[in-house]
Amino acid sequence: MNPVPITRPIVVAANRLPVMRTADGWAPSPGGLVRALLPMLRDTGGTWVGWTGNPDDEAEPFVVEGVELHPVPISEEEIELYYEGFSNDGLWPLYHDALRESTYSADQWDAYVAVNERFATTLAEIAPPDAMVWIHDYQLQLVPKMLRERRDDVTIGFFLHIPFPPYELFSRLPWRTEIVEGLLGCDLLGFQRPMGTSNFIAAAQQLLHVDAHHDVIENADHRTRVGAFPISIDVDDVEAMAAGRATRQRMSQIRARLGDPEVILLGVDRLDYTKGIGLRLKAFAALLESGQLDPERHVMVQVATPTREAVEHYQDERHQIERLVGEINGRYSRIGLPVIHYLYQSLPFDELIALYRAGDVMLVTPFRDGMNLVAKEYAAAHIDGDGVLVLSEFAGAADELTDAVLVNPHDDEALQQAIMTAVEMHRHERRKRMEGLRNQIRKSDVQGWADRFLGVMDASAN
Ligand code: GDG
Repeated sequence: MNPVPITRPIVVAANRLPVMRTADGWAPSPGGLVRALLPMLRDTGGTWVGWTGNPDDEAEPFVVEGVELHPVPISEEEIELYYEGFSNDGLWPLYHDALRESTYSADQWDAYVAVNERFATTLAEIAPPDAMVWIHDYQLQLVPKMLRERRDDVTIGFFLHIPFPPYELFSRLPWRTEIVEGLLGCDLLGFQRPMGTSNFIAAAQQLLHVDAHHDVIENADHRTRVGAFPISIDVDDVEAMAAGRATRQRMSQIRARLGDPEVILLGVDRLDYTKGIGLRLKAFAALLESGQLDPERHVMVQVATPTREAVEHYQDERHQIERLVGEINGRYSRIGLPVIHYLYQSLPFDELIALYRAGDVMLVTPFRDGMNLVAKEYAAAHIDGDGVLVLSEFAGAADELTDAVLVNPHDDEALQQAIMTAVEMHRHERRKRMEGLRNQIRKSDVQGWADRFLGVMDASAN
């Protein structure tokens, strides 16, 4: 795919800077998004604005891989209120329709406004004339309007990585109007799925009585183009890693360590209550109980990467999952051969790729997920053309990956059936479906996604 040549300077804003601390200083964080955006920023003389991850870090701007990184300080109290509170304990469950008693607080909202103001002020100070400013995700939804008020020469794009909920849910938020107004400060507003776009248009119509024609919303004098831009992965990179000799060796080693079972079922998720890990474990247990799965032939590996450990709902979720793993292993394991291998760890990416290759059935069963890159990585890693993906209809990836075994994870019987369909699938059918998945993923990688977003943004300047 030929990248659209963007010549205007690009400034990216995200809650976190795309770096992590290593023994030798800062290094780019892993992940396709960072790998796709950093070279673009370098080539256009761009900048990335975000938090270093350390409280009260007043660090001066610094350069990593030729890209200037501009830290925005966030205090200890703001981390609690803006980040863990409003963003991760308020917006995250609401946007993933994880209904629970509301705990919205004005203190959290005030901190959210204050941090968003700080981002907008920083962007207004540093964005070169006529720059393209690309803002990412739910922590920064007020920044587009705040930035537009300070700088009307820049083009503003925003991409939401998580779902945008239906109005009936969104309207629970006391500051729903402010959020919609904030986002309408954009020239281009991108969502993962067409459903996110239509949900947002409905919210803007209800709350602000805006005019919406196809993909353009008019509010006062400003026009915002809206649309779906499904994110992807660095397909070449995953394929190359999967093809390496070290990965093949590691894959065989993993299979042997697991006792050479007939079928390895695999789950890889951040340990988040939206990912449906518990229901997946229960479905696995029910199939062992009914004898449809056999601990001597079927083994599960669940990687649950630590995340947001300071938020209580995440601690509760971890306890529940670990209790379930303990119960299931207690009942069905044999000495030296657990039926579930559970890793509460962040693994190196090459180890993850070896696990993807070893996994015969990949279980991706979130209740709601913006996209889910694990599903795409699994298919890209299966260069052998085999393997089955069980995928929740509620993941954005389900729009594209229609050759997966699609399932409603809220329906426990359907989930058990989907697992059995995958486990028993005939080789010919497995290969046909995997070919379909891999063809689909090759059509659009993360570079293509970024090029497309920036291309449309360039053309959407008001
Ligand atoms: C948000 C949205 C959307 C996981 N464990 C390890 C590890 N990972 C990597 C995976 C994958 C990424 O983390 C997870 O991405 P997901 O897309 O599955 O989920 P979120 O973190 O919730 O991401 C989501 C995404 O943003 C992008 O827009 O798709 O819907 O929720 O790349 O490989 N990586 C390593 N070790 C691990 O243990 N190295």
